[in-house]
Amino acid sequence: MFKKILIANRGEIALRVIRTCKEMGIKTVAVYSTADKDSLPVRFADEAVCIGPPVSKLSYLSIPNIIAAAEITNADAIHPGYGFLSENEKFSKVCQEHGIKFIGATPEQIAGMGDKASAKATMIAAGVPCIPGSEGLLESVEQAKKEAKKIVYPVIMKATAGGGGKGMRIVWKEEDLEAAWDSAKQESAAAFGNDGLYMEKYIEEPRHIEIQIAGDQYGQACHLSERDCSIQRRHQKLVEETPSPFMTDELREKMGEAAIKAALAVKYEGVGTVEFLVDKHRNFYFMEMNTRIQVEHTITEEVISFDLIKEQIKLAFGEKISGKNYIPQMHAIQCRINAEDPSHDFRPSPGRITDYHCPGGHGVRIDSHVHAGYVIPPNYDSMISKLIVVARTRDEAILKMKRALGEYIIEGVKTTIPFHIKLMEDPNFNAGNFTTAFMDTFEY
Ligand code: MV4
Repeated sequence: MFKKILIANRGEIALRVIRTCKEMGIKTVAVYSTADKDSLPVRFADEAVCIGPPVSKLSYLSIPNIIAAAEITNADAIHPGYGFLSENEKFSKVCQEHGIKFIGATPEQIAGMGDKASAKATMIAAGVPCIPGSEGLLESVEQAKKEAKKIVYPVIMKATAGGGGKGMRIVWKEEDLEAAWDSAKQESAAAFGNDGLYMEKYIEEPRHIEIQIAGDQYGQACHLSERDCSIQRRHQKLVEETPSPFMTDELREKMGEAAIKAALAVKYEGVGTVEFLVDKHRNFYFMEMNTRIQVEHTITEEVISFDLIKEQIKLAFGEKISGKNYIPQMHAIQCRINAEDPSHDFRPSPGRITDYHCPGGHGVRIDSHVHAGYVIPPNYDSMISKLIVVARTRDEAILKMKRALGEYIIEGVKTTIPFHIKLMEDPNFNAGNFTTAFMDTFEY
């Protein structure tokens, strides 16, 4: 097994990885910016190396600084967590060149999945259901008009370098296509330095349901069931749960099989996620493949009793998967607790946590790096904690979540806790009646 892993991240996920490494007898190296010098990952890791100032570009995104830290500490692998360099082709390649195992996808896989039009072509060739649309990139606005007529309005144009909704435009009628084309091109050129666009039929009010997969170096892959991530706002997920209230045994089998096909098509090694859009008729379509551990991996862990970080490390080292698929035995929900003010458009609320008490008890899990006296730096994302509950049924999980949210005391900064309490009381949420459009009309 690896002897020492460097964690190229911060916050709760750095702590999460350190915890599993300790349980596996693997030494850990934390890296930190000066803003995080007193953080729990730094305290709990065996070693810690400062990699620069608070601004991410000069620390958590600095490939030379992180590689230098790995070399001076003799780390034999790097865990990138999520965000930052976790899906960075160059970083994966530089790790390879330095003989350090990158616990994530190969540079080729990252490039192949990062370009959405090419990822889609790969999936079509592998027989994974995809949304009807243009074959590859659109060459001109005239071609876009022709395609849209064939696809039938409404259509959506997407940036091939995109993700997270940037460079995406919904077009309802031909008169609006040219303006959408121009602005999508401009936005994606500015955001990604790549203005390639492709087109799809626009699926109205879909659900976002993703399948967790695992693959090994010997050509085997399995799935670990789904997560419903439809409760999101401006492409930021707020709540995730598994199983999806919209799932059926038949649909899970079909989506699981499609996700395995997707994993095998790219010879995926490690843990990953295949994202699908699911329409109201339960048709499902490949959307994206994520080659990293995700924020919401926790709920999958709770319903199948499985440490996904441990699995990720074992697969990176060359172990085999067990070969069977995993079906949820319980119901789990995660609420993302962000330092944001939900009554003011979720605006960030950094600062010092003056008082802190976290909930506990049966079926309650907190993944967080914060504590009383902790100062939330303004430089990074605003997620400060993940509150996860697990129970036998969805109704029990919701009741438990309400109970746990009610015990959660965080003073000094605004948080999304009041929003989550309101959501847990919403009749449509309780009925499992929600799509990605839910937050457009939810009145907080
Ligand atoms: C779509 C769609 C409807 N139809 N594609 C949003 C981010 C990007 N990864 C893909 N997205 C969407 N693609 C077609 N053909 C609706 C969305 C979408 C969405 C998807 C998942 C979760 C939340 C969403 C919110 C708005 C739009």
